[in-house]
Amino acid sequence: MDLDVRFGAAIAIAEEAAQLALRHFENRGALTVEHKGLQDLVSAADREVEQLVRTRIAERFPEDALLGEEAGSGGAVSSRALWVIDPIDGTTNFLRGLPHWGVVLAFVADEVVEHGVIVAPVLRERYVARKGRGAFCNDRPLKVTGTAKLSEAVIGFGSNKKTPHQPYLAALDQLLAEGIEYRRLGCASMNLAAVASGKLDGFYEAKLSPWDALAGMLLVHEAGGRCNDYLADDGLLRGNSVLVGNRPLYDSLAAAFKVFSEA
Ligand code: LIP
Repeated sequence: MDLDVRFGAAIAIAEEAAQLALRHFENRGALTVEHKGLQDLVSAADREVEQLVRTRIAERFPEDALLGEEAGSGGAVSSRALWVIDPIDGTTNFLRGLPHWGVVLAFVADEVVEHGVIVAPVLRERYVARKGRGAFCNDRPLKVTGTAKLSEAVIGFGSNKKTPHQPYLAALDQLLAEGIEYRRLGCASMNLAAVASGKLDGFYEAKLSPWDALAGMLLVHEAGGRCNDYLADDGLLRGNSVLVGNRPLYDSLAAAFKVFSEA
């Protein structure tokens, strides 16, 4: 399969979808907000953006499979040639008018994440990464930090209602005692992009879906960071925890969050 063509298409499709999302963002007051679960929102904007992405992919790569946050996979998930779509990652931020949200695409071929694209139109940032070819924001190469002390680290966190919050608080308590600072951006892909860009030193969330995680984790890996093995234990189908960090801090973060698999 032609990965170069699919990478170029992923960028173009994500850019077009981000412009549609931005139009909805600027008119978000007109959107009807639905609750998929506790603190888990969706609107017509998510569905329309995902439908646009699906249409564009089907036009060019009808043989490829699709897995999206809103419309699912339509059956068994094959990773032979799979597009993984989050039409608006950070939906709650989007609906409340906060800027940390984006359109997220990843492409998986035979269990390997080949490329990822994140477009955050309010921030005017386009993140791309290809396996073995580096990570970039607006065509500028990305590199994780070299922060080596927890007492000098700023770590991103995410939490959601899919897992109990107590373990997360216990780990946070331990890390705060070590002197870390932390940020909670409310959007997994933006946290991951921040680690890849050297703005944060690490990020953890106990349970994320592949559409939230795969593109940003590839960014971090290609920017020189370390990542847990998200695809282990059927992660593509069942979701998994996400832990990423720069090289000096990863082991300390993994111990605090009890994450034992590394990609
Ligand atoms: C969100 C993630 C965030 C997580 C939220 C939600 P969505 O994705 O980006 O990290 O804490 O629960 O899953 O639902 O906005 O695409």
